[in-house]
Amino acid sequence: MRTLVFATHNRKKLAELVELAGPLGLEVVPASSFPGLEPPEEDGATFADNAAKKARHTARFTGLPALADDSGLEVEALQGAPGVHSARFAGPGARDANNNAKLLTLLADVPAAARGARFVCTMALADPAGPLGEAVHLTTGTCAGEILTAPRGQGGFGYDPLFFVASEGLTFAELPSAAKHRLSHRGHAMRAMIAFLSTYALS
Ligand code: ITT
Repeated sequence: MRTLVFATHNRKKLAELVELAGPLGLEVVPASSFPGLEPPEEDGATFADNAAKKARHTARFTGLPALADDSGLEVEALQGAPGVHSARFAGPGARDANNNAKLLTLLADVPAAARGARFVCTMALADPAGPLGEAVHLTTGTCAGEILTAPRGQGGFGYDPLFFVASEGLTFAELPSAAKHRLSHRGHAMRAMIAFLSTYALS
């Protein structure tokens, strides 16, 4: 069985990736299985830059093919912020609750009709010993929603309790995980990556 390393240090993101990758039929190994593998600095201007950096860094360290996910929330009233800075929106070491509190503060005066947002996920596959060589394969998924004025729900992670999906009448944190996977930026990006991997000979 082929092995693929998931280049993430975010436990809840990892859990979603593992569920979504079920159809791949690959042995999936988390980055935490490799002592000394530290995350690289995420200083890219785009999700693609950061995803490619994480995937390449992990593949180089482990000698195995690696899949990275760079994702975040783009809020219309904030001109696309927090975007690539979503994980540390409230500053270095910020936790989900700090980031959500900052978002609510910044949107305090924004009316319901102007609270549109979308999640974006770009995945990068690096496989330097395989046909990709120095290239990475990128896929992207998005999901549109609205930012509520108070959190709702206990599931998911990150901004999920504030992210309302009108078609479901629920936030990502209220949806069962299978429904989040069907709708989410990460679900769309992973299904596109699975389609690519179905035609690709991983090293
Ligand atoms: P890795 O880089 O190690 O994968 P990270 O948490 O730093 O972990 P990112 O740089 O991709 O990951 O930042 C993603 C942030 O965007 C994440 O920490 C959340 O704040 C937010 N985010 C991404 N996907 C999300 C989702 O499905 N639900 C809620 N928030 C999400």
